[in-house]
Amino acid sequence: MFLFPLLPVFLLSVVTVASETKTCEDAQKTCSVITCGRDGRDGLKGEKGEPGQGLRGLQGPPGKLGPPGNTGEPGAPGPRGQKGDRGDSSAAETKLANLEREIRNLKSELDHIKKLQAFSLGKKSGKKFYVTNGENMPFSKAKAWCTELQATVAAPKNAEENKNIQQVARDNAFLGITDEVTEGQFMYVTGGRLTYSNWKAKEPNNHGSGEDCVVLLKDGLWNDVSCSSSYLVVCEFPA
Ligand SMILES: [Ca+2]
Ligand SMILES: [Ca+2]
Repeated sequence: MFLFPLLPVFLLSVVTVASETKTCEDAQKTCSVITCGRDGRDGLKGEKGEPGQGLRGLQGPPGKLGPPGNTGEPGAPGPRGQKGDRGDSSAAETKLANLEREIRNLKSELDHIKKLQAFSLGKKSGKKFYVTNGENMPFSKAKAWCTELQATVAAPKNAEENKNIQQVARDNAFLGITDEVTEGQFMYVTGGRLTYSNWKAKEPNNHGSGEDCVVLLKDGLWNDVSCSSSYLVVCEFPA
């Protein structure tokens, strides 16, 4: 009574077990790793596969220009050049030697002329040297005349020089002395206050419209006169 109703269930179980057994055997035929039973753990990660065969993209545009690099080390010196042609230095040296000889000759000739002139004017060695052209002219012109000779208008610093100028002039002659800057205060045109004077009595008197220049009179005494009046010019050269 009890077995009959359980028969179909038993038969169904047998069929199911047989069916599962067959499926496992089939799988073993396909892959030997697989074993029948419960699900196993995940396997090890496989190796990286070969690159794909897809189409390669087009090449992009070139990037921006990078910043300039640092200056490099200086290169090694180049090989020594060949010896140049001989210059014309010998010609220049000869020319220079000729010029030097010419200058020496001119100096010698100048010394000779100076000695002759000093002798003719009775000038003693180491003394100042005075010259005149014998012409009368206003003081401004007299100054310009002496400047052109690289000299100054004669100005005696002592009685001896006063006498020497007197002998050269032999007439009334301008001296390089004025009170143009400050009235009544006579100074050398080359600068500095007077260290010697030989005024005539009652001079300087700044007569008339004013007298700012000085003349050496024939007798060796001084008088202040107008600078625009004309007198002899005597130029003085240093000793
Ligand atoms: Ca005056
Ligand atoms: Ca006067």
